[in-house]
Amino acid sequence: MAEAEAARPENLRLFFALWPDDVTRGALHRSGKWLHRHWGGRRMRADTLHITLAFLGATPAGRLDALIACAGAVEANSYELTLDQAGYWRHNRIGWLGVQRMPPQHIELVEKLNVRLQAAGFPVEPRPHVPHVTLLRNTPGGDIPECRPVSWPVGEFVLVKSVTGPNGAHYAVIRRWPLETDIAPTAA
Ligand code: 2AM
Repeated sequence: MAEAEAARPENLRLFFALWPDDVTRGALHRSGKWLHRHWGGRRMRADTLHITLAFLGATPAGRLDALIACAGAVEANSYELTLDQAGYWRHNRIGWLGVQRMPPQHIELVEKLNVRLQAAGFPVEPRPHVPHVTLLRNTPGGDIPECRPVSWPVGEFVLVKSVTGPNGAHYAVIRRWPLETDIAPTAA
């Protein structure tokens, strides 16, 4: 039995994300407090706040090197995200903060990452990407309040491991990739 356990390939629950710096994290957490006052639900802990770029789910640990190679091959520019739109999804009862105006660099980053992931045989999300920071879970939502924008200077993206514990999910950044300032945009 112990041998069988040892032989079982280990799966990691992984996703690529934008991970906020401390100032941005503080501002997002305050937005969570504000949205919670409007809608209620369960406010996310400050240390969990992020934007998912690509969700991989359960991934064999042996594929980690291939995953890291995919991210390392992505060349994309840094940019600024303005999170200025509160939103609510009924199907999963999430309250979130998103963007009214999508920077082209964000789309490029997500597309370049997905192209690499798909070529390497990793699962990619077929639905259009909607950048959002989950602030509330299990919320009934309500009227969309006008919000104070949060500016997020995006200078890197990260690979994150999710571990589900007794108090919910904990996220650990396992690798970071800086974004550039001088990559020529690809032709549309
Ligand atoms: P969410 O914030 O909208 O729930 C870790 O679970 C991160 O991956 C979360 O940010 C979550 O988005 C995102 N994610 C995307 N697809 C997912 C899926 N099928 N299952 C769980 N999380 C998913």
